[in-house]
Amino acid sequence: MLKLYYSPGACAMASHIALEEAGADYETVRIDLKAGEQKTPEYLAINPAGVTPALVTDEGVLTENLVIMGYVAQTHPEAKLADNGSSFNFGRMQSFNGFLGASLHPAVSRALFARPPLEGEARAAALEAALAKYRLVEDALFKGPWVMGDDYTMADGYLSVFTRWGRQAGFLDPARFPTLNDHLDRMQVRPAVQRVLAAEGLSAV
Ligand SMILES: N[C@@H](CCC(=O)N[C@@H](CS)C(=O)NCC(=O)O)C(=O)O
Repeated sequence: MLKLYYSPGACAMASHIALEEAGADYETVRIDLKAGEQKTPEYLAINPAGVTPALVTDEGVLTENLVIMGYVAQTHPEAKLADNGSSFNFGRMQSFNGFLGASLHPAVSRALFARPPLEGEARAAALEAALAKYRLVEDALFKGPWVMGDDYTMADGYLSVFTRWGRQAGFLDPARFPTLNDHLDRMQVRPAVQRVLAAEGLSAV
C-alpha cells in the first residue's frame, strides 16, 4: 500500500489531496517539522533531502509534490487528475505546477517561514516578491473556473495549499485577489479536501 509522509498544513497537503481525490488506497505517517523529525536518520533514509512529502510505493520512494501528484494521476486515470485532453495541455498544466514548485513556493516560504524570521526591509522585500507570484497566478495563469479551465486537475489541489498559507498570513486581500480567494473557498468544500483537513487535524481557513 502507498504510504505518504506528510506534515500537517505543509506543502505535502497537495500530494495528500491528490491521493484523496484519486480514491487511492494509502496510509499516512505524520512528520513533525517543528520537532525536527524530517532530519532523523530514519526519515533521511526515506528522503535524504529531509523534507516532506515522500511517497513510499511498492517500487520505491517518490519525492517532490509535482512528481507524487503526477504518479497518483497516472496510476489512477479514472480520477482524471491530469486528463487535459492532449499532451500539450498536459504540458501546460505541468508548466503551472512547475511555476508553483520552483517559483511561488520558495518565494512564499521565504516571506513566511524564514528562520530566523526576516525583519524590516528584508521582510518587506520578501513579501513583495511573494505577492508578485500570487499576482501572476491571479491575473495571468489561472484559467477558471479551475486552474486549467473547465476541469479540476491536480494543479487545483497544489495551488490551494499556497492560497491557504497566504490567507492564513493575512496577505491575500479578497478585494485584490478575488480569483485565488474564490478558488480556495470552492476547494475547501470539496469532500476530498475536507477529508484531508480532518485527517491532518486542520480546519478550513
Ligand atoms: N519542492 C519540494 C519542497 C518540499 C519542502 O520544502 N517541504 C517543506 C514543508 S512545505 C519541509 O518539509 N521543510 C522542512 C525543512 O526544510 O526542514 C516539494 O514540493 O515536495
